[in-house]
Amino acid sequence: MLRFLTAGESHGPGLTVVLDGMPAGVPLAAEQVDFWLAERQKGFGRGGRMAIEKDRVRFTGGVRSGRTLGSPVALWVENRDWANWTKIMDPARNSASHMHAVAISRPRPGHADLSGGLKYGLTDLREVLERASARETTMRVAVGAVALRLLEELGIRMAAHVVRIGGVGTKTPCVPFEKLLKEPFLSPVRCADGAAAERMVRRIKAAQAEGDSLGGVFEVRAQGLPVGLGSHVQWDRKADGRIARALMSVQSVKGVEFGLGFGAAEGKGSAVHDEIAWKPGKGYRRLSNRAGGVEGGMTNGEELLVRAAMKPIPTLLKPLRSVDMADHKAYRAKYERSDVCTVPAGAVVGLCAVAVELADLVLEKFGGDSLGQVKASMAEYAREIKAR
Ligand code: EPS
Repeated sequence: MLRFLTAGESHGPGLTVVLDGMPAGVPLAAEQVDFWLAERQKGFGRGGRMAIEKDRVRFTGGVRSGRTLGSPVALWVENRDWANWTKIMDPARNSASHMHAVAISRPRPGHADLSGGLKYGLTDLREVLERASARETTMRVAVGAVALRLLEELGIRMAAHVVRIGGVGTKTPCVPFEKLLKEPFLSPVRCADGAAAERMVRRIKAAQAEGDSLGGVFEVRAQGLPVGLGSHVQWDRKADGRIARALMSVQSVKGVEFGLGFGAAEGKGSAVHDEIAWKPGKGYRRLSNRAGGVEGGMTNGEELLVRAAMKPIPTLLKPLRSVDMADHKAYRAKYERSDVCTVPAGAVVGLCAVAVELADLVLEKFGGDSLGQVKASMAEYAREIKAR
Protein backbone atom coordinates (compact mmCIF):
# COMPACT_ATOMS: atom_id res chain seq x y z
CA MET A 1 0.00 0.00 0.00
CA LEU A 2 2.63 2.47 1.17
CA ARG A 3 5.97 2.53 -0.63
CA PHE A 4 8.76 5.04 -0.93
CA LEU A 5 12.07 5.62 -2.67
CA THR A 6 14.79 8.03 -1.61
CA ALA A 7 17.42 9.64 -3.84
CA GLY A 8 20.37 11.96 -3.36
CA GLU A 9 24.05 11.97 -2.40
CA SER A 10 25.46 13.16 0.92
CA HIS A 11 27.29 16.14 -0.63
CA GLY A 12 25.05 16.58 -3.68
CA PRO A 13 22.49 19.38 -4.11
CA GLY A 14 19.87 17.71 -1.91
CA LEU A 15 17.73 14.74 -1.04
CA THR A 16 14.41 13.56 -2.43
CA VAL A 17 11.77 11.07 -1.37
CA VAL A 18 8.52 10.03 -3.06
CA LEU A 19 5.91 8.36 -0.84
CA ASP A 20 3.12 6.61 -2.69
CA GLY A 21 -0.10 5.36 -1.07
CA MET A 22 -0.87 7.99 1.57
CA PRO A 23 -4.64 8.41 1.92
CA ALA A 24 -6.19 11.79 1.14
CA GLY A 25 -7.16 14.20 3.90
CA VAL A 26 -4.31 13.72 6.38
CA PRO A 27 -3.46 17.11 7.92
CA LEU A 28 0.21 17.75 7.19
CA ALA A 29 2.39 20.85 7.70
CA ALA A 30 6.07 21.29 6.80
CA GLU A 31 6.81 22.24 10.43
CA GLN A 32 5.64 18.78 11.55
CA VAL A 33 8.27 17.18 9.31
CA ASP A 34 10.89 19.79 10.23
CA PHE A 35 10.40 18.98 13.92
CA TRP A 36 11.66 15.41 13.39
CA LEU A 37 14.37 16.50 10.95
CA ALA A 38 15.74 18.79 13.68
CA GLU A 39 15.53 16.02 16.29
CA ARG A 40 17.58 13.72 14.04
CA GLN A 41 20.31 16.35 13.81
CA LYS A 42 20.72 16.59 17.60
CA GLY A 43 22.61 14.39 20.02
CA PHE A 44 25.91 14.56 21.86
CA GLY A 45 28.65 13.00 19.74
CA ARG A 46 27.72 14.49 16.37
CA GLY A 47 30.48 15.96 14.19
CA GLY A 48 31.02 19.23 12.30
CA ARG A 49 28.56 18.52 9.49
CA MET A 50 25.53 19.11 11.70
CA ALA A 51 26.67 22.71 12.29
CA ILE A 52 26.38 23.25 8.53
CA GLU A 53 23.04 21.55 7.83
CA LYS A 54 19.71 22.99 9.00
CA ASP A 55 17.35 20.48 7.42
CA ARG A 56 14.02 21.90 6.24
CA VAL A 57 11.51 20.10 4.04
CA ARG A 58 9.78 21.41 0.93
CA PHE A 59 6.68 19.61 -0.34
CA THR A 60 6.92 19.28 -4.11
CA GLY A 61 3.89 17.05 -4.59
CA GLY A 62 0.87 15.47 -2.91
CA VAL A 63 0.04 18.21 -0.39
CA ARG A 64 -2.34 21.12 -0.80
CA SER A 65 -3.62 23.59 1.74
CA GLY A 66 -2.17 21.61 4.66
CA ARG A 67 -3.65 18.21 3.70
CA THR A 68 -2.54 15.19 1.70
CA LEU A 69 -4.28 14.71 -1.67
CA GLY A 70 -3.95 10.93 -2.03
CA SER A 71 -1.38 11.48 -4.80
CA PRO A 72 2.33 10.69 -4.24
CA VAL A 73 3.81 12.90 -1.54
CA ALA A 74 7.13 14.26 -2.80
CA LEU A 75 9.59 15.83 -0.38
CA TRP A 76 12.84 17.71 -0.91
CA VAL A 77 15.60 18.68 1.57
CA GLU A 78 18.50 20.85 0.47
CA ASN A 79 22.09 19.94 1.43
CA ARG A 80 23.57 23.20 2.65
CA ASP A 81 27.05 21.63 2.45
CA TRP A 82 26.56 21.31 -1.34
CA ALA A 83 27.92 24.87 -1.69
CA ASN A 84 31.30 23.54 -0.45
CA TRP A 85 31.26 20.51 -2.77
CA THR A 86 30.13 21.87 -6.14
CA LYS A 87 33.57 21.23 -7.68
CA ILE A 88 33.82 17.63 -6.52
CA MET A 89 30.15 16.68 -6.86
CA ASP A 90 29.12 18.56 -10.02
CA PRO A 91 26.76 16.26 -11.97
CA ALA A 92 28.04 17.45 -15.38
CA ARG A 93 31.10 19.59 -15.65
CA ASN A 94 34.20 17.97 -14.11
CA SER A 95 37.14 16.98 -16.33
CA ALA A 96 38.57 13.45 -16.21
CA SER A 97 41.87 14.76 -14.82
CA HIS A 98 40.09 16.64 -12.05
CA MET A 99 38.06 13.53 -11.19
CA HIS A 100 41.25 11.45 -11.10
CA ALA A 101 42.93 13.99 -8.80
CA VAL A 102 40.11 13.92 -6.24
CA ALA A 103 39.40 10.17 -6.44
CA ILE A 104 39.34 8.15 -3.21
CA SER A 105 40.97 4.71 -3.47
CA ARG A 106 41.35 3.80 0.20
CA PRO A 107 38.33 1.92 1.60
CA ARG A 108 37.42 2.35 5.28
CA PRO A 109 36.90 -0.92 7.18
CA GLY A 110 33.24 -1.22 8.18
CA HIS A 111 31.97 1.12 5.44
CA ALA A 112 30.34 0.24 2.10
CA ASP A 113 33.45 1.55 0.29
CA LEU A 114 35.20 -1.69 -0.72
CA SER A 115 32.23 -3.95 -1.51
CA GLY A 116 30.43 -1.12 -3.34
CA GLY A 117 33.51 -0.19 -5.36
CA LEU A 118 34.07 -3.79 -6.46
CA LYS A 119 30.40 -4.46 -7.17
CA TYR A 120 29.82 -1.33 -9.29
CA GLY A 121 33.24 -1.36 -10.98
CA LEU A 122 34.14 2.05 -9.54
CA THR A 123 37.65 3.34 -8.97
CA ASP A 124 36.60 6.48 -7.07
CA LEU A 125 35.09 5.26 -3.80
CA ARG A 126 33.35 8.59 -3.34
CA GLU A 127 30.79 7.22 -5.78
CA VAL A 128 29.93 4.59 -3.16
CA LEU A 129 30.27 6.53 0.06
CA GLU A 130 28.14 9.45 -1.08
CA ARG A 131 25.06 7.24 -1.27
CA ALA A 132 25.97 4.81 1.52
CA SER A 133 26.29 7.78 3.88
CA ALA A 134 23.83 8.12 6.73
CA ARG A 135 22.91 11.50 5.28
CA GLU A 136 20.23 9.45 3.48
CA THR A 137 18.50 8.89 6.83
CA THR A 138 17.28 12.50 6.56
CA MET A 139 14.70 11.25 4.07
CA ARG A 140 13.78 8.19 6.14
CA VAL A 141 12.89 10.69 8.82
CA ALA A 142 11.01 12.97 6.41
CA VAL A 143 8.91 10.09 5.12
CA GLY A 144 8.46 8.70 8.64
CA ALA A 145 7.21 12.07 9.86
CA VAL A 146 4.47 11.92 7.20
CA ALA A 147 3.56 8.36 8.25
CA LEU A 148 3.51 9.50 11.88
CA ARG A 149 0.88 12.10 11.02
CA LEU A 150 -1.39 9.32 9.72
CA LEU A 151 -0.76 7.17 12.80
CA GLU A 152 -1.45 10.08 15.16
CA GLU A 153 -4.76 10.74 13.43
CA LEU A 154 -5.64 7.09 14.09
CA GLY A 155 -4.76 7.28 17.80
CA ILE A 156 -1.43 5.45 17.50
CA ARG A 157 1.41 7.06 19.47
CA MET A 158 5.11 6.39 19.09
CA ALA A 159 8.22 7.07 21.12
CA ALA A 160 11.89 6.16 21.00
CA HIS A 161 14.92 6.46 23.23
CA VAL A 162 18.50 5.33 23.60
CA VAL A 163 19.06 2.54 26.11
CA ARG A 164 22.79 1.88 25.70
CA ILE A 165 25.86 3.61 24.29
CA GLY A 166 29.29 1.97 24.22
CA GLY A 167 28.28 -0.66 26.77
CA VAL A 168 26.76 1.69 29.38
CA GLY A 169 23.08 2.47 29.74
CA THR A 170 19.82 2.44 31.60
CA LYS A 171 19.21 -0.24 34.20
CA THR A 172 15.42 0.25 34.03
CA PRO A 173 14.10 -2.61 31.89
CA CYS A 174 11.07 -0.68 30.59
CA VAL A 175 10.69 3.09 30.99
CA PRO A 176 6.98 4.12 31.21
CA PHE A 177 5.60 5.26 27.84
CA GLU A 178 4.47 8.69 29.12
CA LYS A 179 8.03 9.41 30.30
CA LEU A 180 9.30 8.55 26.83
CA LEU A 181 7.11 11.25 25.30
CA LYS A 182 9.08 13.95 27.20
CA GLU A 183 12.44 12.93 28.65
CA PRO A 184 14.34 11.90 25.49
CA PHE A 185 13.71 15.35 24.00
CA LEU A 186 15.48 16.96 27.00
CA SER A 187 18.43 14.55 27.08
CA PRO A 188 21.75 15.17 25.28
CA VAL A 189 21.78 11.51 24.24
CA ARG A 190 17.98 10.99 23.86
CA CYS A 191 17.87 8.74 26.93
CA ALA A 192 14.88 8.88 29.30
CA ASP A 193 17.04 7.90 32.31
CA GLY A 194 19.07 10.95 33.47
CA ALA A 195 21.73 9.02 35.41
CA ALA A 196 22.30 6.67 32.46
CA ALA A 197 22.50 9.65 30.09
CA GLU A 198 25.35 11.11 32.17
CA ARG A 199 27.24 7.83 31.96
CA MET A 200 26.72 7.75 28.20
CA VAL A 201 27.99 11.33 27.74
CA ARG A 202 31.12 10.49 29.75
CA ARG A 203 31.65 7.39 27.62
CA ILE A 204 31.34 9.40 24.39
CA LYS A 205 33.81 12.02 25.66
CA ALA A 206 36.31 9.27 26.51
CA ALA A 207 35.91 7.65 23.06
CA GLN A 208 36.36 11.04 21.40
CA ALA A 209 39.61 11.59 23.36
CA GLU A 210 40.80 8.14 22.24
CA GLY A 211 40.01 8.90 18.57
CA ASP A 212 37.38 6.20 18.51
CA SER A 213 33.65 5.88 17.81
CA LEU A 214 30.78 4.22 19.69
CA GLY A 215 27.63 2.28 18.89
CA GLY A 216 24.67 1.45 21.07
CA VAL A 217 21.08 0.33 21.32
CA PHE A 218 17.86 2.31 20.84
CA GLU A 219 14.29 1.33 21.56
CA VAL A 220 11.14 2.15 19.57
CA ARG A 221 7.69 1.80 21.12
CA ALA A 222 4.15 2.22 19.78
CA GLN A 223 0.84 2.37 21.67
CA GLY A 224 -2.68 2.09 20.35
CA LEU A 225 -2.04 -0.54 17.67
CA PRO A 226 -5.04 -2.75 16.93
CA VAL A 227 -4.80 -6.54 17.23
CA GLY A 228 -4.01 -8.26 13.96
CA LEU A 229 -1.70 -6.03 11.92
CA GLY A 230 0.42 -8.34 9.76
CA SER A 231 -0.47 -12.00 9.32
CA HIS A 232 0.63 -15.49 10.31
CA VAL A 233 -0.38 -16.93 6.91
CA GLN A 234 2.64 -15.93 4.80
CA TRP A 235 6.28 -15.19 5.64
CA ASP A 236 6.42 -11.81 3.98
CA ARG A 237 3.25 -10.60 5.70
CA LYS A 238 4.57 -11.06 9.24
CA ALA A 239 4.58 -7.71 11.08
CA ASP A 240 7.78 -8.40 13.06
CA GLY A 241 9.63 -9.52 9.91
CA ARG A 242 8.61 -6.34 8.12
CA ILE A 243 9.51 -4.05 11.02
CA ALA A 244 12.85 -5.83 11.47
CA ARG A 245 13.66 -5.35 7.78
CA ALA A 246 12.85 -1.64 8.00
CA LEU A 247 15.17 -1.25 10.98
CA MET A 248 17.96 -3.44 9.58
CA SER A 249 18.01 -1.26 6.48
CA VAL A 250 19.03 1.76 8.56
CA GLN A 251 22.75 2.51 8.23
CA SER A 252 24.86 0.92 11.02
CA VAL A 253 22.08 -1.31 12.43
CA LYS A 254 23.40 -4.82 13.09
CA GLY A 255 20.65 -6.39 15.19
CA VAL A 256 16.94 -6.10 15.97
CA GLU A 257 14.94 -7.68 18.79
CA PHE A 258 11.31 -7.61 19.95
CA GLY A 259 10.40 -7.67 23.65
CA LEU A 260 12.77 -10.04 25.46
CA GLY A 261 14.47 -10.63 22.10
CA PHE A 262 17.66 -12.68 22.49
CA GLY A 263 16.76 -12.97 26.18
CA ALA A 264 13.76 -15.13 25.20
CA ALA A 265 16.22 -17.85 24.17
CA GLU A 266 17.60 -18.05 27.73
CA GLY A 267 14.51 -18.64 29.88
CA LYS A 268 11.93 -21.42 30.19
CA GLY A 269 8.63 -21.15 28.32
CA SER A 270 6.74 -20.30 31.51
CA ALA A 271 9.03 -17.28 32.04
CA VAL A 272 8.81 -16.08 28.44
CA HIS A 273 5.20 -16.24 27.27
CA ASP A 274 2.56 -13.66 28.16
CA GLU A 275 -0.55 -15.00 29.91
CA ILE A 276 -3.97 -14.02 28.63
CA ALA A 277 -6.85 -12.35 30.50
CA TRP A 278 -10.30 -11.05 29.51
CA LYS A 279 -12.59 -8.31 30.92
CA PRO A 280 -16.19 -7.68 29.91
CA GLY A 281 -16.49 -4.61 27.68
CA LYS A 282 -12.69 -4.44 27.27
CA GLY A 283 -11.88 -7.79 25.71
CA TYR A 284 -8.55 -9.60 25.78
CA ARG A 285 -5.22 -8.43 27.16
CA ARG A 286 -1.86 -9.93 28.14
CA LEU A 287 -0.66 -9.96 31.76
CA SER A 288 2.89 -9.08 30.64
CA ASN A 289 4.53 -7.94 27.41
CA ARG A 290 7.63 -10.06 26.95
CA ALA A 291 6.75 -10.63 23.29
CA GLY A 292 7.03 -6.90 22.58
CA GLY A 293 3.52 -6.68 21.15
CA VAL A 294 3.88 -9.20 18.30
CA GLU A 295 2.95 -12.90 18.30
CA GLY A 296 2.69 -15.15 15.26
CA GLY A 297 3.67 -12.27 12.97
CA MET A 298 0.68 -10.19 14.16
CA THR A 299 0.31 -7.31 16.57
CA ASN A 300 -1.46 -8.60 19.70
CA GLY A 301 -2.84 -5.29 20.99
CA GLU A 302 -0.05 -4.75 23.53
CA GLU A 303 2.58 -2.05 23.18
CA LEU A 304 5.07 -2.63 20.38
CA LEU A 305 8.60 -2.76 21.84
CA VAL A 306 11.49 -3.21 19.44
CA ARG A 307 15.19 -2.53 19.94
CA ALA A 308 17.96 -2.09 17.42
CA ALA A 309 21.73 -2.33 17.92
CA MET A 310 23.98 0.07 16.01
CA LYS A 311 27.65 -0.59 15.37
CA PRO A 312 30.16 2.23 15.98
CA ILE A 313 30.52 4.37 12.85
CA PRO A 314 33.53 3.32 10.74
CA THR A 315 35.27 6.66 10.14
CA LEU A 316 37.89 6.73 12.90
CA LEU A 317 40.48 9.20 14.11
CA LYS A 318 42.41 6.11 15.23
CA PRO A 319 42.97 4.52 11.83
CA LEU A 320 42.43 0.83 11.04
CA ARG A 321 44.42 -1.21 8.53
CA SER A 322 43.26 -1.32 4.93
CA VAL A 323 44.59 -1.55 1.35
CA ASP A 324 44.84 1.17 -1.31
CA MET A 325 42.88 -0.05 -4.34
CA ALA A 326 45.16 1.89 -6.74
CA ASP A 327 48.41 0.09 -5.80
CA HIS A 328 47.33 -2.65 -3.34
CA LYS A 329 49.68 -1.26 -0.69
CA ALA A 330 48.73 -1.46 2.96
CA TYR A 331 47.91 1.85 4.65
CA ARG A 332 46.23 3.27 7.71
CA ALA A 333 43.15 5.28 6.85
CA LYS A 334 43.39 9.05 6.87
CA TYR A 335 40.94 10.74 9.23
CA GLU A 336 38.15 12.86 7.79
CA ARG A 337 35.51 14.91 9.58
CA SER A 338 33.05 12.53 11.23
CA ASP A 339 30.68 11.82 14.11
CA VAL A 340 31.80 9.97 17.28
CA CYS A 341 28.38 8.55 18.11
CA THR A 342 25.12 8.65 16.14
CA VAL A 343 22.93 6.44 18.34
CA PRO A 344 20.72 9.39 19.50
CA ALA A 345 20.08 10.22 15.81
CA GLY A 346 19.56 6.51 15.14
CA ALA A 347 16.67 6.45 17.64
CA VAL A 348 14.85 9.13 15.60
CA VAL A 349 15.57 7.35 12.33
CA GLY A 350 14.42 4.04 13.84
CA LEU A 351 11.18 5.56 15.12
CA CYS A 352 10.50 6.93 11.63
CA ALA A 353 11.41 3.67 9.88
CA VAL A 354 8.99 1.77 12.13
CA ALA A 355 6.31 4.47 11.62
CA VAL A 356 6.32 3.90 7.85
CA GLU A 357 5.99 0.14 8.31
CA LEU A 358 3.17 0.51 10.87
CA ALA A 359 1.31 2.94 8.60
CA ASP A 360 1.67 0.43 5.76
CA LEU A 361 0.38 -2.42 7.97
CA VAL A 362 -2.60 -0.28 9.04
CA LEU A 363 -3.47 0.61 5.44
CA GLU A 364 -3.12 -3.01 4.38
CA LYS A 365 -5.66 -4.10 7.03
CA PHE A 366 -8.07 -1.17 6.82
CA GLY A 367 -7.63 0.04 3.23
CA GLY A 368 -9.20 3.38 2.48
CA ASP A 369 -8.31 6.11 0.03
CA SER A 370 -9.18 8.82 2.53
CA LEU A 371 -8.41 9.30 6.22
CA GLY A 372 -12.14 9.22 6.96
CA GLN A 373 -12.51 5.79 5.35
CA VAL A 374 -9.53 4.38 7.29
CA LYS A 375 -10.92 5.76 10.57
CA ALA A 376 -14.40 4.31 9.93
CA SER A 377 -13.03 0.89 9.06
CA MET A 378 -10.77 0.85 12.15
CA ALA A 379 -13.62 1.86 14.45
CA GLU A 380 -15.86 -0.89 13.09
CA TYR A 381 -13.11 -3.47 13.62
CA ALA A 382 -12.47 -2.21 17.20
CA ARG A 383 -16.17 -2.73 18.00
CA GLU A 384 -16.00 -6.27 16.61
CA ILE A 385 -12.87 -7.13 18.64
CA LYS A 386 -14.29 -5.76 21.92
CA ALA A 387 -17.41 -7.89 21.50
CA ARG A 388 -15.44 -11.16 21.18
C1 EPS B 1 28.54 10.31 7.22
C2 EPS B 1 29.60 11.17 7.46
C3 EPS B 1 29.37 12.54 7.98
C4 EPS B 1 28.07 12.59 8.74
C5 EPS B 1 27.00 12.10 7.77
C6 EPS B 1 27.16 10.64 7.53
O1 EPS B 1 29.22 13.48 6.95
P1 EPS B 1 30.47 14.32 6.38
O2 EPS B 1 31.31 13.32 5.69
O3 EPS B 1 29.86 15.31 5.43
O4 EPS B 1 31.12 14.98 7.56
O5 EPS B 1 27.81 13.84 9.24
O6 EPS B 1 25.74 12.33 8.29
C7 EPS B 1 25.02 13.38 7.80
C8 EPS B 1 25.48 14.25 6.94
C9 EPS B 1 23.67 13.43 8.35
O7 EPS B 1 22.89 14.32 7.94
O8 EPS B 1 23.37 12.60 9.22
C10 EPS B 1 28.81 8.99 6.61
O9 EPS B 1 29.89 8.79 6.09
O10 EPS B 1 27.93 8.09 6.68
